[in-house]
Amino acid sequence: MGSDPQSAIASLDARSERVPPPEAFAATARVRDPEVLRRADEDWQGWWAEQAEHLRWLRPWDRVLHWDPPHAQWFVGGRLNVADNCLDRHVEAGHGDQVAFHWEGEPGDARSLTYAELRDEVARCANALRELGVGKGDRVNVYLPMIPELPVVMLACARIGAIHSVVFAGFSAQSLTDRIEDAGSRVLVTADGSYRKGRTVPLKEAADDAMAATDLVDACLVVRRTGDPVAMEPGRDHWYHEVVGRQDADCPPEPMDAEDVLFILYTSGTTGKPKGITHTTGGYLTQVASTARLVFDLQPDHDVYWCAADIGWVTGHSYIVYGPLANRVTSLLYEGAPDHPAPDRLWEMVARHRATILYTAPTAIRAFMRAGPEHPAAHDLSSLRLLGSVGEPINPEAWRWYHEHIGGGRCPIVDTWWQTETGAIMITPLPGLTHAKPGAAQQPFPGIKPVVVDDRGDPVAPGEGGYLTLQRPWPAMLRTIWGDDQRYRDTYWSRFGSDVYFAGDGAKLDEDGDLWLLGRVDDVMNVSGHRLSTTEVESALVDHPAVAEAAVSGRADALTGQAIVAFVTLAGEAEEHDGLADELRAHVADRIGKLARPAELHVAPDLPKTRSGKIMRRLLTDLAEGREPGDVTTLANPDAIRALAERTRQARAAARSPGNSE
Ligand code: 7RM
Repeated sequence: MGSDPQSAIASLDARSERVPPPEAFAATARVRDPEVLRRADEDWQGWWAEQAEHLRWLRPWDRVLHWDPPHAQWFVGGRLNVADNCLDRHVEAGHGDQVAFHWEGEPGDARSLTYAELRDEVARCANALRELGVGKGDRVNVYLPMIPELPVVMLACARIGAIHSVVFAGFSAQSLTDRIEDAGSRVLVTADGSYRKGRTVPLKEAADDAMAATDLVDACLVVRRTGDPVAMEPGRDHWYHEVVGRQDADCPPEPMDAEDVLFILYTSGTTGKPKGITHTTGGYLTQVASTARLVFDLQPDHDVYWCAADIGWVTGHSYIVYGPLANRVTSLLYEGAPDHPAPDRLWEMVARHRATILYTAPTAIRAFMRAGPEHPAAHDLSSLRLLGSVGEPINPEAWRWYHEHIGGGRCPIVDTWWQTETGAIMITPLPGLTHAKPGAAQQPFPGIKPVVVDDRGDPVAPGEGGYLTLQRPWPAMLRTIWGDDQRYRDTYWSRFGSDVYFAGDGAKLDEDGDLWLLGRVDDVMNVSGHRLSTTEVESALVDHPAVAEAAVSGRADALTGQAIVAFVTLAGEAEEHDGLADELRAHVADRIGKLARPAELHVAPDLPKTRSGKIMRRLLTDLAEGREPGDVTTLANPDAIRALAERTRQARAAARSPGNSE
């Protein structure tokens, strides 16, 4: 739990004011009747079956759920195709000319794709993948920036039953290699480069390094985005526009079993090795479509919806690609940085496109707060009617700022709790119904059963903190960890029994029965809404020749939620020198990606250890958080922590003193 759960709870209690749904919004909202929640609770399988009926099934299911804990099968025997549901059925219903995506590149270039155009492009891309030998069940790795080809490739995979594994374009070559190898992909789709903060990022170079480190990839499709020169290996590398451009736009969607795998997405756990979270077809699409429709109150004929996440994260998979398209909504898709070329980039886009819904992360909201309310104030944001938040608890200050300066006091805010593993939103206000409490995700989505429990697995009393568990299977739940079902059982379903899902988050239930999320209780850090494990960063540090040992901890950060603090000891002949910290930070960027770079790095002669030789992380967390280290009596080397505390203090004082930039 972030730092001190009890003090977090106390400060939350003081602020339990309620904000009712704006009348104008509630009058037309999709969910207005609280009965929905009660009914869904009484017959949750019936509720999910009702939600599944919104999709087009090629064969009806025989049974809603087969639950053999911890393995679930939803809509057993049913057949459907995700691309068919997201595209073809809308085109067939006469909506081919409706825009699916208004895309904007960072430099200002733009492209709009209608549902008919997107369907055709997806079909051509699907045929291109087939030409490269991709068939049902094969894995395709995707390493693309936020350009239209990214959703196109995902949907093309879905169309032919291939499994996509999207790797965030900010991840390093090494991370890409690891994910290619774990998934066993023969095909990679990437781009020459991408735009970020006014510069081009050489994506193909990273892809080349990744492919050089494995002999698995024998075909690579390359999208031309920046036009920067790239090396193309004959026989292996193909230009996307050439191969896709010559294909037919006819490619009948493959009828998939509801339980066939749709995608793998890697996420950080408590060890150094990321987990391939595995999602299937029917249940995933059912819950993603249903939550998108009811939580964002989607009105397909009117809304211009914008989820400002990256498709490389689960938020983008579920709420940029599959949820909105399944609901036939018009979305915005933006390639670049939110503050480029100026801090008002997002607001200028909201105003120009008359966006009605915005879904973003608290870390972004805090960055907007810092930039100042004059930036949104300079634009007409009156088209907005609903705001969403995801990725970490939203602090009430940020909630209020978002409500006032972006929502004009007129928009409900949905604070949505969910995980890569849950696939879709699980805990959230319903915007036409729930009286919002700034800072709380509040209520289970209909059909979901969260229970806050103590160490023994017993439900805690209202007001007490505990562990968040989910005590009913849900359609979009992960089915396994790719290639490691034992780890699936151990990580999620062993702490409180094989039918109780342990989310890894702390939570509390207040006197009104509303849920407050209190942050992770394990060694997973949350930096700008992105999950990173302490061990993952430690492994990257230790991998540098100068480092002997490393211990990493997250500390609270006003902007990014948590910031990474690293403590290292040096190897044999290595010496501390100016620039070493930067070198190590660059090394971590190289191994994992820039987002994993420690904000602070302290070199120490020794790390605090127990007599059995384990690093006492708890004490390092105290230091990282700027607290006095707690109980040191069990340490084998109590001097180590005192020396380290002194160094940390000095380094921080130096960083604050004038003349020091960083
Ligand atoms: C969607 C996503 C999951 C972790 C989760 C929490 C934290 C996400 C909220 C939140 C409080 C929220 N997937 N988290 N949303 N905490 N309130 N509304 O973020 O797999 O990348 O991260 O993020 O700790 O366990 S994720």
